[in-house]
Parts: sequence; structure tokens; C-alpha cells
Amino acid sequence: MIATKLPAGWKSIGDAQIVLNSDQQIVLNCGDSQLQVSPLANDLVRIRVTPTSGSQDLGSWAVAKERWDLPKHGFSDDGRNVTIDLKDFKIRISKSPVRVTFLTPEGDIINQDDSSKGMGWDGSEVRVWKTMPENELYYGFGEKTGMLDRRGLAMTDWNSDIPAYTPGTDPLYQSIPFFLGMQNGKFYGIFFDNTFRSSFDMGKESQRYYSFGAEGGTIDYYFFYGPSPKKVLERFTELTGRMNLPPKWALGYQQCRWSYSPEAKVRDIAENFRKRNIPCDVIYLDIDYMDGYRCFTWSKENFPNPQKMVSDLAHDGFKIVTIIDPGIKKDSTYWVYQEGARGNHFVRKADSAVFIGPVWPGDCAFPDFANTDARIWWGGLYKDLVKTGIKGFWNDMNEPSVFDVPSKTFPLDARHNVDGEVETHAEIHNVYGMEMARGTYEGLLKLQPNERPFVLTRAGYAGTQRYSAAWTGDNVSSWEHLAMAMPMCMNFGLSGQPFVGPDIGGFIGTPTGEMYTRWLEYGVFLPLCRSHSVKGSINKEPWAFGENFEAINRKFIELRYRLLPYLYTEFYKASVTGVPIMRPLMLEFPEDKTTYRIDTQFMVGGDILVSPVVEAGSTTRRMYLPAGNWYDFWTREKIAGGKWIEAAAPIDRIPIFVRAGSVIPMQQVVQYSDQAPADPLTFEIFPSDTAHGLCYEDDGISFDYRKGMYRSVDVDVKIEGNVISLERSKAKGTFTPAARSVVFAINGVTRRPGSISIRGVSISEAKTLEEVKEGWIFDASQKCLSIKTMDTPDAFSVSIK
Ligand code: MIG
Repeated sequence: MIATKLPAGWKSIGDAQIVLNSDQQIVLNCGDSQLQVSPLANDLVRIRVTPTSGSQDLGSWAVAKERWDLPKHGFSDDGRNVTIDLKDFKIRISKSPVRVTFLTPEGDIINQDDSSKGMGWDGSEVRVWKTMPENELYYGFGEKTGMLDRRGLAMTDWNSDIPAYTPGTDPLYQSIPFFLGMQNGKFYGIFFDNTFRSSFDMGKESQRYYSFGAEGGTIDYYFFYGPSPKKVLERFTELTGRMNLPPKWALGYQQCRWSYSPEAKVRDIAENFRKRNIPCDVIYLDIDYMDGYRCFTWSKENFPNPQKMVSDLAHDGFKIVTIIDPGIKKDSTYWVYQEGARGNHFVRKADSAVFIGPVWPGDCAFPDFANTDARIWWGGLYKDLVKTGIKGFWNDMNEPSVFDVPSKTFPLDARHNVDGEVETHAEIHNVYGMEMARGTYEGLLKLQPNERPFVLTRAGYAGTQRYSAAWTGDNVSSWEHLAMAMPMCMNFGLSGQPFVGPDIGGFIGTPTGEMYTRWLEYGVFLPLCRSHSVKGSINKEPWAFGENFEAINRKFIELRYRLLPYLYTEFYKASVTGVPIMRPLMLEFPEDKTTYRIDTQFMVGGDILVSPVVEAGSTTRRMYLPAGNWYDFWTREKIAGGKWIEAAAPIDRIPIFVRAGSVIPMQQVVQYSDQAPADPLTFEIFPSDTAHGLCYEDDGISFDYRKGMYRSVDVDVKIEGNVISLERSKAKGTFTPAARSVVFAINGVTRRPGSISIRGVSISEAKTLEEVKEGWIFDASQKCLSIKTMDTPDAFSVSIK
């Protein structure tokens, strides 16, 4: 036996003595402990080590899918090694010492336990050590500051409220113990499902191995094999759940501040948006709308008639989102406190008295969101706000954050009543925020069963995307933060949470007009597009920096609205695949090594590449275009990729490229998402020899799409010599938009067409498309041929000669 070299005090897993193989599980009895290997799919296995004395599997907060159609596995035991064969990979376990190795079907090692350390524990701590190949990179890990690739870094998972965090701050608000490992474009994933304070050391301590572990609980992890990164993410989000399709308005521009108050200020902000023709869907109310920070109340003084205000603003297309914190003011005359106390819904200390800690309202009690009854009670509290017309809810401070105590949170031995089972705060801490968001989400569903909830949470754990969007907390108005928000959001997306964004413009501090505009220019491409700012800061609305910047800000927010059909389609795809909307380049181009460490460029969906400007005073941007052909979104010029370029980036432009071969659905500018239906619906076509795209639509608000009330069409274009043929598929689904036009704008067309026919009938050239129901125009300077017709549900083709 090889001597184990664990840290002093650590005990290694013992040798395997008895091996049992069944359809569900392979169990290796290893002295004091037991190694359980559970294949769940051909590319997914769960690895668990428990004491032989028995430890119940109490279930997981993260796992959404408990029952799997178990794959058939091959099994062999040659005395030294146990080998388990799955279709996509195999697992080899040496018995003495017990070490786990994952291999491709051909026998190449994907990932293996460190030979000298393996798996072990010390008291209540558990840890797994893995060999770290020289050329392996690591992504994901939830919400982390710093760069995209995490190799060489050590990170902790412990939900923490750290305002004005810096690029070195760790941990932050969310804990998602999942990562992707990648060598040469081949990916695996590991999800360490342990809610205790945990840590990942990805080569900081040693370049020879990496490790992950926690201060309690068991070794319990899932191993996913791709090798494609999208396949890993699809499987990971099958396990932990996917974002539900949000209401379409949540994709609009969102304006926040701590705080817009009183009512006159909120109305003034709304008026400014409409007067200035800057599109906006959402205005947030931060903590000052409440009566003394009491959740679920209104300040009578500042908001005397919330119902009237909300309905007036709704009339102008605004949706109001209010903040709700977990801290419930300890006030015997306050109904929420009374109900919580009476219902026994609050977290208790080890001595069983209700835990009281100070936050905004002063001394507070905190709902025990780990308890089903408490969550149901909590969900019901939203009733009056929903009746008032509030459309979404923003759950803050739910790490949980507590003022004036060194730990900034509950005592670790505080007690949560997990439906009869008492668990300590040490175990529940990292899921407290997720369970708050869950209580909110499920409560809203109960109050309005056929309306998609919008919840935004600060804290979370793996799986929070099932209930809520997320933002990256209290960032800073600096170029460093402007740049860092990109890898932060991308790693969030690679951890199962696609609906993310930072406070655009920076929360704390004072951006220059240039910085605010540069931030917004790419902010409009983020899944969550929200400006926010701290109390006492300068104004940070899109018009706050003078007319020149205002005009640019308007143009970019308009661009987001023009792109709504594309963004909504990408949201829909993310809700069914788990592949994020905002993507690092390597997710689309895993074969291209240059993409592996690109932090400040990103893809929106599969087809649009955005290269923000991240420095003051720049007018050009050195950027990487991955292999293939691209179109410059601004000039429509075609350019070959696979190289670094210096792209023009004057203050009113950031480089945006569209992948050749794509079709991007777009629409006219509207002032809010549901102001008017898309008309015309425009398919911007960027051909290579072919082009393909999809447009998904539905009513934008209800769950009827799940019953088939949606409309999805494919557009396929083929170019052969001088002939372009376009096929619009038959519309799928039963959702029927009002009669409208559709425009196909084919870019890169150099020759004026001789004849065009649609549905077999020839159509004529027009002067402008606005005035005709059907016709075409050719813009030689833009190399763009635009064809307009009625958007009928049947399949039809367009032929251009
Ligand atoms: O202790 O509600 O991250 O977005 O504006 C600060 C006031 C509490 C922190 C949030 C921030 C919000 C602020 N909150």
C-alpha cells in the first residue's frame, strides 16, 4: 500500500474489502466508511462516501431531479480494480488504496484522485484531492470575482455580504460548488453537493493536485463527462433544475436606485424615460418605500396611495419591483412579526430562544426558510403587494446578512427546523437565500398561478435558477469592475444560473459619463439589464451625464429592444437546455485555444459576439475573432476570423460581430416590451453559404406556452451561385400573433436581384418598405437585400434570382 500523505490529523478512506454491485449502485465497503457509486445517466455518476455506521441521505437542496432512468452499466472486478462501464465513460476504482479514476471509453484518463491523498476526513471536515494536469483549466464556481479561468486560485463558498468588493474578495453572496474542468477543449464537470462552508483549491497550494472539501457533511459529488461543455451544462441543469422562462418584460431595461422615494420621485423618473424616449420596463423600489423598513408595509408619508401610483405607472408601461429583506422587525404591534412568532416560523438559537439580530429595521427575527411551513407562510405575505399591482420582488440581505456581529450572520449553532429535523445554521447558511427565493417564487405562483413570477435574489446555492434571477451585489463604479462583471456573469452562467447581471454603472462610487455609457453599451447584452446605485450617490440614470451620453445610451437601450425577439428566443432555449445566454467564447469554440482565457468578450446566445470597451479614452478595441466568418454588426462588412483585430470603438460604438450563417430575429423600437407587438418581425440574415435561425414567441406572461400556446418558426437560407432560396418553416404551436409583416434582410448581397418570388408569386421592387405590404428593396452600399411580406403561419419560400 502507498503511504498516504494527508495533512496531519487527516484520516484517509480505508481499503475496499467488500464490493457489491447492483443495478442501482456499486458499493465498496472500506472499513469505517463506504464508497457508493451511483450511475445516473451514461455521462453522469454520483460518488458518495459515508460512515459504514450509516448516515441517511436526507436529500439535497440543489437536486431537482431525484428519479433517473438508470443506465445499464458494465461491471468487473479483477481483485485490484473495480471497473464500471457506462456508455460515455468508465469509472475505475483501485481497492488499495481506494482511488477513483474516470476514463474515456478508449481508456484515456479524464480525471483521477490524487494518488497520495485521495479522499479523507478530519473530525467533521471532508476533502477530495484530484490530480491536476498541467494544461487543465477550470471554470464556473458560481459567483466569483476575478477572471474566467480559475486555475491557481483557492476559493471559499460561504454566502457573504461584502459591499464594495474588490477583484480579490472571496467569498461573495452566492455559493455554487460546481465547476468545469477542461483539457484541450474536452470538458468534465464536478458538482460537490455540500452546503457547509466549503472550499476549492485549484492549484494554489500545489500545482500537482487540486482539492475540494467542506467543514461538515459528507463527500458527495457528481461527475459529468461531456466532452462538449454544453452537454455537461445540460446534464448539470437537468440535475439541479433550469431557469423558468421569465415574463418577457423582465428582459426589458430595468432602472433601480437606493431609493426612488417619495412617490413624486418615482413618477419623475418614469416621466423622464417616456419624455426622453428612452425605453424602460421596470422601476425598482428599494427599502425606503416601507414603513420603518417593515417588510410588506408602505411608508404612508412617502407612498400615500401605492395602488394609484402603481396603476398610473402601469398605464405608461412600467412594472414596479419592490425589495423584500428577510429581517422582520421585532415589534409586537407589527402583524408580520406577530404572525411569524405565533406560527413558530423564526430561526432559533441553540438555547431555543428566537434569534434576534439587527438589520435595517433594528432588531429583527428571521424566517426559517428551510422549513416548509415557514416558506408557505412567507409566500402568502406577498398577497397585498401583488394586489397592489407589484410585478416582481427583489430579495436582498439573504446570505443572511446581520449587522454588528463579527460573523455578519446567524450563530453557526442556530437551529433550523427542516420539517422536523433540526439542522444547524452551519449546514443551512448557504441555502438560506435560495430557500427565501423559493418561498417567494412558490408563494407568487400560488397567488397568481398563471403568471410567471419575477424574483431577483442576492444570495443563492446551486439550483437557485429554478426560482430567481441574480445580480452580483454591491460592485463599484470603476473600470476594473466594469471589466470584471463579464467573467463574473459568465462563470455564474456556467454554474447553472443564466439570468444574471451586475449593477450597471456600478453601485458604489461615481462613474464618469464615459464609464457609465461604456458599461451600458454592453449591459444591454446581458441577461439582466439593470442600472442601480447606492444611497447618496450621484444620479445614474441614462440621461444623467449630459446630452451626448444620453443619445448614445438611448441608442443602446433601443438596440436591446430591437433585439428582444432574439433575446427572448435565447432565454427560451436556456430554459430548456440550461446552456447560458451570456457565454464565454470557449463555450462556442471549445476547439480554439485562444478563446480559453478571454474574459472581456462574450457571446450572446450562439451568434452575437460583443467586445466591450473596458478602458477610459479608448477609441479602438483589440479583440479576438474566433475561426469562421463574421459580419460587423455596424458596417455589415464580412470579415474572416481566427485572428486578433483592432476594431473601431468610438464612444458611440462597441465592436459587435455576428456569426456568418446566422439569422437574428429583431423588431422595431418600442418604449417598453409590451407596448406593441413586433411588427414587422425582421429576420436579419448573415449568410455563409447557408444561414439558419429560429424565433420563439408566446404571450410573454402566462404559462400557456407549456400547453402549446407558443409560436416558433425556423428560417433557412441557401445560396447557390446567383440564386438565394429562403425557407420559412410552418409555425409550430398554437400562439397566433395579430396580423403583421415579416421582413427578411439578407446581408452580404452584392448583386441587385433580377427577380424575387414569394409563395411562387413574383413581387416587385419598392421605393421604401414602410409603404408596401409586399415588396423588396436593395441597398447596394449596405449590401443588404430586404424583402417584406405577410407573416403567415404556413410554410413558404422566397426565391431570389
Ligand atoms: O445594506 O437595500 O445589495 O442593492 O440597494 C445594504 C439597500 C442593503 C444591499 C443591496 C443593494 C441595496 C441595498 N442593500
